[in-house]
Amino acid sequence: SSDDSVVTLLDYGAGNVRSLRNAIRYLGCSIKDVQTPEDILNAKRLLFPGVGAFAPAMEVLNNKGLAEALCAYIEQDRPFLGICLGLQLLFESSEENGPVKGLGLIPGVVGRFDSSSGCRVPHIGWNAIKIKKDSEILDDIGSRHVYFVHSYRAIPSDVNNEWVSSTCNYGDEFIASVRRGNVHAVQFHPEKSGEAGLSVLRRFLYPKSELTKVPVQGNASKLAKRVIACLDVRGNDKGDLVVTKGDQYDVRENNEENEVRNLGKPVDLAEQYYKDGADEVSFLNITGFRDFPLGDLPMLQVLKFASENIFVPLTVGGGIRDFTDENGRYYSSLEVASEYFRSGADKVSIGSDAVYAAEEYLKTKVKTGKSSLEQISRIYGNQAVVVSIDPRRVYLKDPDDVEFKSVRVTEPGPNGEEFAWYQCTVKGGREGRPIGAYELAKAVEELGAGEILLNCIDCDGQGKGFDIDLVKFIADAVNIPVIASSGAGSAQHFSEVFSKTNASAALAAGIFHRKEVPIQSVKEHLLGEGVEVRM
Ligand code: 1PR
Repeated sequence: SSDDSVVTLLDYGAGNVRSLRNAIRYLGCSIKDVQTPEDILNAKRLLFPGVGAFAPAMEVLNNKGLAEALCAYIEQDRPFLGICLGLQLLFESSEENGPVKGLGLIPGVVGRFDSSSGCRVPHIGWNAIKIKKDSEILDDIGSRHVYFVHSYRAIPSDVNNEWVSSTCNYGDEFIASVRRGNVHAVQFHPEKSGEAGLSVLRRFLYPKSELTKVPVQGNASKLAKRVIACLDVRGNDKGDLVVTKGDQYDVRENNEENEVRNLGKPVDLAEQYYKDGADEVSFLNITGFRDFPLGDLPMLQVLKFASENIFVPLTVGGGIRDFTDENGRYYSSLEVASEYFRSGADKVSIGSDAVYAAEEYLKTKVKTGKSSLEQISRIYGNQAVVVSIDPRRVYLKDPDDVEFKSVRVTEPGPNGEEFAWYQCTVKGGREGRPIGAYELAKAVEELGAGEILLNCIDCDGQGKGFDIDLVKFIADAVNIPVIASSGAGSAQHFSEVFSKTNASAALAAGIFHRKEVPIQSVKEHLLGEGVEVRM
């Protein structure tokens, strides 16, 4: 009956659940939102995507009387699926800004990943999981990878053993999913885990359907290295939004007309990359620094359409800063980011504004909490905030020639210089700033960035490989994941960056747009080299 295709969604408004809504609709269900505790008690099937931090989530649940209804619903063994924080909240308590009491349905405490074990926190990316007991909704996963993004986790132990249906390893063994009767919860994001994730949702939404059951033998894997497709987007001279691609950030054709290089339509290309196996797709609104993104509704449209059919993480950057429009209306950077999230972004990426914030922080040594970076990461969590660094290499004869940390370069500079520092830029590389990539990376990590997108203007579009010196320099300096970007020209360049540096992901644009090297062959090459990847 049509009633069976309605799923009740508990969205307490703390963040972005658009991706999950899109996935549910994609699978043919409609959504009823929980407004009151009765809506929970009347639900046929309840989805609980936890977003934000543990303490504020519990506060909302308690204040609205939802916590009690949730406990009753689960105690009655009715169909339930918690996701991410929606799993963690079922436990007794969490150490996140706490201890804070949880719903107390599962024995155990949720704690932070131990970064001293050599793992970068947040845990972002794809792992295969180890099935511990028949869990039905996980039946189609097998050895496929699923997408995690979190800094806290619950640990399996004797007290919660009866609940644990799968585990994963990151530093320690942690709980990847729980199951008791009709009650399920997963730490990973099925709505962002490609086809494997959609299979989990499908099995939850349509439990009685006759789907073939695949025997599950999967073992927990190492965190996979991610391959990311990046789309630099801007309006062309006719006003259409196009995917463009620069040569050292110059996106105009080298001819008389000098028009903006046009490599295709943003939504079509993004969907293609998803189908081709991209682990993530990034959109950079490259003229966002001068055109206000909320005036740039086409960009928001692009995100809305793309997120309806793409079930891996989407990042969007460009123009995230405070802004006053010509009518004197003020928009905070948080509003800009919120609009991006509402339109389907899972993460936002901040470029120029993070440089200013880091400069200020290094000068004053005070975290004001007012920068866009700090505000967005406080509200949406640091895993949702990427800082994009756009550095340019500056060769040095003597490292003492500058106050910024430099590296010894593998290839000497044009005048035999053996050192270089990497000067940060703003406004799409147009303006150099008095801060190095190393100093910036350290500062933004402290200010709440969850990940670094490390470009290199010198290498951009050159196809000669990533700047290994730079990637190694920055990936060793911080404890958050670093995405290597700029310069990929072959599948070998990906294995090189993963074997020589601690980068967590590698991003490319030109080779994918020009169809020179398909994503799939990059993955196959990495697999052949023994690198853990999601196939
Ligand atoms: O400063 O917060 O408005 O953010 C602007 C964003 O736009 C930044 O992330 C900045 O990197 C990006 N951006 C600005 N101008 C350009 C340009 O190209 N003129 N794109 C630009 C930078 C960088 C890459 C590129 C890789 C891989 N694009 O992400 O995709 O270099 O390319 P390749 O594989 O072809 O070598 P704000």
